[in-house]
Amino acid sequence: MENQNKIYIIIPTYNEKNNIGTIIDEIFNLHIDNLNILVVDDNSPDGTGQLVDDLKSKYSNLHILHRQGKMGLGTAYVAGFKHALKAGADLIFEMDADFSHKPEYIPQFLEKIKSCDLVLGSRYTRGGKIINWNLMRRLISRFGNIYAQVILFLPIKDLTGGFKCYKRQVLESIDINELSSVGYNFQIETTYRAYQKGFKIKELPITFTERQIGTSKFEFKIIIESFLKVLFLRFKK
Ligand SMILES: Nc1nc2c(ncn2[C@@H]2O[C@H](COP(=O)(O)OP(=O)(O)O)[C@@H](O)[C@H]2O)c(=O)[nH]1
Ligand SMILES: [Mg+2]
Repeated sequence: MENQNKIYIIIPTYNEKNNIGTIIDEIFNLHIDNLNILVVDDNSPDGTGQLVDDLKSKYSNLHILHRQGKMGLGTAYVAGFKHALKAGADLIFEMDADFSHKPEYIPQFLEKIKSCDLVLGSRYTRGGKIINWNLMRRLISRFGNIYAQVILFLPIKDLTGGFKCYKRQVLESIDINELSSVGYNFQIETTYRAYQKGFKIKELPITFTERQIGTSKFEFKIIIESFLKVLFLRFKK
């Protein structure tokens, strides 16, 4: 696929040995020009980081940041953003390693970002879907998104998703050092900040499939914390 922009796809990983190799292959198999993948690995005990290092001889556009230990999704993204901006990226993606975010959507993101500044992979816009979530998880996510939408006055249906494409100007103008480190809030906050700055945001309907391999970070404690943090965000300048 022809493309002038320098693209960085940031994939944070913690114990994704059985996913990361295949997802990297699938993304590079799209044959998109100027596409780089940056894995941010938190010293995964299962050897994910080593596996990516080994793949670097196969793919010259594959990069990895090794961090000392598990420091959370938000800080992993911030480290990745800084690296990508420094490397001169024009478009920066967030994407999970676990195949919930299908590589085949990347060309659709690239098409949509031509007419806006931030594209959100959206499960809750018309045409979006979730596969393999139980009723409880669906309800919590749906309610959480409506709650954040109402509290923050945002006309956006999916605020907690982690499949996103930013123009570099967005990341340059929101203060990425000040973002929440909890995954869900990190996603809400980046989009909220972009909206506050007047950037144009569009939602791209995606089918999100729960991971088949490995374990999710979904925890009740985090959900409660996330609800409270949305309130703080509302009243924070
Ligand atoms: N670097 C890093 N990656 C993480 C951390 N926690 C989760 N991830 C990665 O972030 C992505 C999303 O995590 P996941 O557990 O699937 O969350 P869920 O999709 O919300 O259930 C996956 O690629 C994980 O490997 C972390 O603390 N550090
Ligand atoms: Mg997941």
